[in-house]
Amino acid sequence: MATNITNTNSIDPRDVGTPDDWIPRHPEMVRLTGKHPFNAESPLSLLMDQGFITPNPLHYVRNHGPVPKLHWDTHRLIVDGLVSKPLNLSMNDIEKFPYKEFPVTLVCAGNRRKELNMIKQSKGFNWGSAAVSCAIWKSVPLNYILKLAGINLDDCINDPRYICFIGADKLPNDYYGTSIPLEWCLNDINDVILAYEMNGERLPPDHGYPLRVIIPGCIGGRMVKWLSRITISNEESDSYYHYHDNRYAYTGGGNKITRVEISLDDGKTWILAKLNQPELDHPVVLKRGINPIPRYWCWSFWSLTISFYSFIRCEEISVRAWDATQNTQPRNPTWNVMGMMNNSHFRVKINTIVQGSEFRLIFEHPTQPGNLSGGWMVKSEILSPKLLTFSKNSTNNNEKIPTFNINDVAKHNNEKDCWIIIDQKVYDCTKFLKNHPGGISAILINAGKDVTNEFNDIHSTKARDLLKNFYIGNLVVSHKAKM
Ligand code: HEM
Ligand SMILES: Nc1nc2c(c(=O)[nH]1)N[C@H]1C(S)=C(S)[C@@H](COP(=O)(O)O)O[C@H]1N2
Ligand SMILES: [Mo]
Repeated sequence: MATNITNTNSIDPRDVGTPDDWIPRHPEMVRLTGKHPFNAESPLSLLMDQGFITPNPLHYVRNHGPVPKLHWDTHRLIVDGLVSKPLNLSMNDIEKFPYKEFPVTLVCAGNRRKELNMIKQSKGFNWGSAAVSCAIWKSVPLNYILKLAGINLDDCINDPRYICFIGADKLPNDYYGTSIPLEWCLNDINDVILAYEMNGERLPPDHGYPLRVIIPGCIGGRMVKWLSRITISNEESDSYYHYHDNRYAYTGGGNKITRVEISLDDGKTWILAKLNQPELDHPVVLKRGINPIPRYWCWSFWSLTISFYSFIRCEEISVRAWDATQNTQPRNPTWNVMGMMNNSHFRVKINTIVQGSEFRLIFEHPTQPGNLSGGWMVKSEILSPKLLTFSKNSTNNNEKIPTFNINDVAKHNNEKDCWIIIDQKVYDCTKFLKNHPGGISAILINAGKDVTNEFNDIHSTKARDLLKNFYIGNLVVSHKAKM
C-alpha cells in the first residue's frame, strides 16, 4: 500500500533564499547537489513502498538550474525550422487536441553513479539507485503536432531530419536542449508525447510545468522540461547540454522484461524470480487497447522466496534482468568520465551476525545517495573531507599569505564580489560566476560562507583543479568573529 504522502505544500527551509523558493517540495527527498539546483531522489524504501506509480512529490528530479516560473495562460509552444506551417500554440490549444494517457518509467542516465564514483570520481554528482520513477502522463502525441506543422514521413527519406527541443530554463551555457531523429517521433508506436498532466494533475514546476517532452524508453535527459520551442533541422541540436551532458544511447527501447534472476553464489548459478508487471493490466493501459506492436515503457517488479538459512552461507545477492531481445545487464560496471549508464548487476552484501544461538542478517546496498554514509562500496576515506593538497607556497617568494576571518569573508557576499571558504581556504570566485557549470545561483546563495561540505560532495577533481585559480588566502579563527 502506498503510504500517505503529505507535507508537500510548504516551502522547504533549504529553498529559502534560492531562486526556487516558491516551489513546494517533499522534505524526505535526498538532495544531491547541496541546496540548489534541486537534484533529488526519494529514499529507496519509500519509493518502493509506493509500488508501480510514484506520487509526484517523490518522483526523482534532475534540474540543471533554477526552475523557470511559467504560466499556463501565457506559455507558448513555437514549432519552426524546416516546416511548411510554423506554429505558435497556447496551452489551451494544446489541451484541446486528441490525447494519449499512459504510464512511463523515467530514469536518469546518471542513476547509480555513486557506485562508479566509488571506483573513481567521475564528472557527475552522486545519484544513488532511485533516479528512476514511474508516472502516468496525459499528453498530446507529438506526431499530431508535427502533422499540423505540415511534416510527413516523406520529408525524412532523402534527408536526415532532427527534431530539436528547447526548454525555457536559461542555464550558464544557454537554454537546455537536445534532439532526436525526426522519424522516431513520427512513428506512432514510439509514443513520443508532449505531456501536460502527471498522475492526473498539472505538471509540478519541477517536472516541467506546463509542458514537457516524454520519449518512452529513452534516457531522462532527452525529455526536455518547460518545453518552449521545437525546431526541425537537418542537424542535431547545437545545445551545449546535448553534446556535453547527455550524449548516450539507452536500450530501454520498449522491450519487455522477460526474466529476472537472482544469484546467491557470486553468479555461478541463478534462480528465476517471479515477475510482476503492473503495466500489463493497469486500467489506463487497458483503456488504450492493444498496440499492434506492443511496447513496454515501465518498470517491472520481482519477488522470490528464499529460506532464511540459505542466506547464512551467502555473502552476496546479485540480481540481473533479461529482455525480450535476450539482452541482459553486464556483471561489472564500466567506469566512464561522465559516470553515465551504470546498469551492472545490483549486488547486496549480507552480513551474518551470530548472537548466542540466534542469527541476524544485515543487508547492505552498494551505496546510499548523495553524501549519505553507508554502503559496502563506500570506503571511509572517501567520506572524510577531501583536503585540497596544494598550497600557495610562500617559501619560493617571501610573499605573505593573506589571512581573513569569517567576518571579513562574509562581506563579500554578492554577484559583484563573491568569496567562499573551502577547507579553511578563501576563494574569490566573482570572475567565475558566469562560467560556473552549476549556475550562478549555486555559488551566490553561498557567497561569503563556508561551503566545504557542499563543494566536496558535488565536484570532480577537475573542479578542484579549477578552484586553485581563485585562491586568495587562508581563514583564521578570530575570537572577535561572531559565529
Ligand atoms: C570557484 C568555485 C567553484 C568551482 C571552480 C566550481 C566548478 C564546477 C565544475 C567544473 C562543475 C562541473 C562538474 C564537475 O566537474 O564537478 C561544477 C558543477 C556544480 N557546482 Fe561548482 N564550482 C565552484 C563552486 C561551487 C559552489 C560554492 C557550489 C554550491 C555549494 C557549487 C555547486 C555546483 C553544482 C550544484 C554543480 C552541478 C551542476 C549539475 O550537474 O547540475 N559549485 N562546479
Ligand atoms: N529543460 C530541462 N529539461 C530537462 C532537464 C533540465 O535540466 N532542463 N533535465 C533532464 C534530465 S538529465 C532528466 S533525467 C529529466 C528528469 O526529469 P524529472 O526531473 O521530471 O524526473 O529531465 C530532463 N529534462
Ligand atoms: Mo538525466
